[in-house]
Amino acid sequence: MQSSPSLYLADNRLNTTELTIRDKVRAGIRLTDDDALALYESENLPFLGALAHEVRTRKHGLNAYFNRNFHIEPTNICIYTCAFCAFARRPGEDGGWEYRLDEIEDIVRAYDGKPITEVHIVGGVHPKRGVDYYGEMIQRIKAIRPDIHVKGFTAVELRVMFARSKMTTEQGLLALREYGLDSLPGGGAEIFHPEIRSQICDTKADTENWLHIHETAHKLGIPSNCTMLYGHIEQYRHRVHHLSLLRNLQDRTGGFNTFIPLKFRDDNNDLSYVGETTVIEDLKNYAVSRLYLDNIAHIKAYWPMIGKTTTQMALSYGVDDVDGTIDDSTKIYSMAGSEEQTPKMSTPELIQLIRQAGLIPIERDTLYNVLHDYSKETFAEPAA
Ligand code: V47
Ligand code: SF4
Repeated sequence: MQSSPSLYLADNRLNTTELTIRDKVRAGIRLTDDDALALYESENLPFLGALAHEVRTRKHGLNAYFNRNFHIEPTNICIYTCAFCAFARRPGEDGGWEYRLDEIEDIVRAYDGKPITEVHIVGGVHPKRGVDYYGEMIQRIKAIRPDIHVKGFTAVELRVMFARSKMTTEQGLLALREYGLDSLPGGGAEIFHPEIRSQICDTKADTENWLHIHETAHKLGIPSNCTMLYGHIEQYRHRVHHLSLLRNLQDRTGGFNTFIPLKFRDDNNDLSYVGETTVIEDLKNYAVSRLYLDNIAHIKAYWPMIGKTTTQMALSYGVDDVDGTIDDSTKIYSMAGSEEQTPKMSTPELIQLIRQAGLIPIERDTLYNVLHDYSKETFAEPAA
C-alpha cells in the first residue's frame, strides 16, 4: 500500500540535502552515515515524519502490530553498576530480589487460560547462576505453557552465564535452545561507541561481545531483537555509529526482527543530572531509525518506556509495532521514572490505541506471524 504524496515532501518545501535523501529513499538507495547525521541534525520534523511514514507504509501498509505477553525479571541483583540503571541492586543490598524457580512457575501459572503467546525474560546479571539454572527455568516454564515463545536474556546476561558454565557462545546458545529458548531480546546494546560505552557501562559485555553473541545466535537460526539506549550523554554521531553496526550485522545474517530505540529515563540513577529528551527528539529518532535501517523489518515503540501518547504519535514516525499487553510485569522503566508506573494494557486497549492513531491493529506472535487482523471486527474474546 502506498500513502498519498505528502505536502511535507513536495519539491518546493525541501532543501537540497532533503531532496537528495527523499529521492534516495524513494529509489530504494541506501542512506549513508552522513545522510543519517544530516537527518538527525535536521529541524524539519514534518519532513522526517512524512518520509519515515512513507517507508513504513511501503513495508507494512497500515498495519500496526502488537502481541500478548508478560515479562519475568528473575532477579535485579547484578554484578554491574551501569550509570543509567535504576533497577539493579548489588548482591546483599536492600531492595534486591531473586525469585526461586517455584515462584517463577507461580508467575507463569497465573496466566493459565489466558491467550498469552510470549514471555520476555530479562534481569540483572546474577553472580552465581549459569546455563543449567536458566535452562531449568525455561524447561519449567514450557512444562506449564508448552506453546509459549520464550524470548530471553540479553547478550550481557548470556556472556556471564556462558563464562560461568565454561561454555563458548555457540555451546551456550545451543544448550539454551535445547532447553527451549526461542529468541533473544535486544537489550544490553546501549551505545556501542567506546567513547560513550566506557562512561555508561564500562565493565559489561563490550560491543564485540554483544555483536558476536547476536551473530552466533542468528547463524544457529535463533532470531533476536536489537536496541539503542539514547538520549543521555551520546551525540548524534554515536547514534549513527551504533545504527551502522546493527545494519552491517543484519546485512550478514538477516536475524534481527525488530529495532527498539530505548529512551533514557532519568530517575534514580547516576545519569539523572542529564535529564531526558523531548518528545520531538524521540519522534525524530524513530524516523531516522526507520529511514537508515533499511534491512530491519520492524521498528518498535516500546510503550511502557515512552507512554501511550508518544507511542500513538510514533506510529506516524516510522514505527509499526508497539509491543504488548505486559501485564505490569516489568520494573526496569518504572524504577527509572517512566510515566507508566504499572504498565498493563488489555487487548481491547491496545486495539483502541492503534485505531486512534489511524492504523490497523494486527496481533502478531514474536516472529511477526499474523495471529489476528482487527481491521474490521470488534474485539470479542476475553481480555488478556
Ligand atoms: O539494556 C535500563 C534499558 C534494557 C534504563 O527485545 C533503560 O523486545 C532507559 O532488553 N532508561 C533491557 N532504558 C530491556 C530490554 C528490552 C526492552 C524492551 C523490549 C525488548 C525486546 C528488550 O533496558 C537495557 C537498557 O538499555 N534500560 N535502564 C533507563 N534508565
Ligand atoms: Fe545490571 Fe543490566 Fe542494570 Fe547494567 S543495565 S546494572 S547489566 S541490570
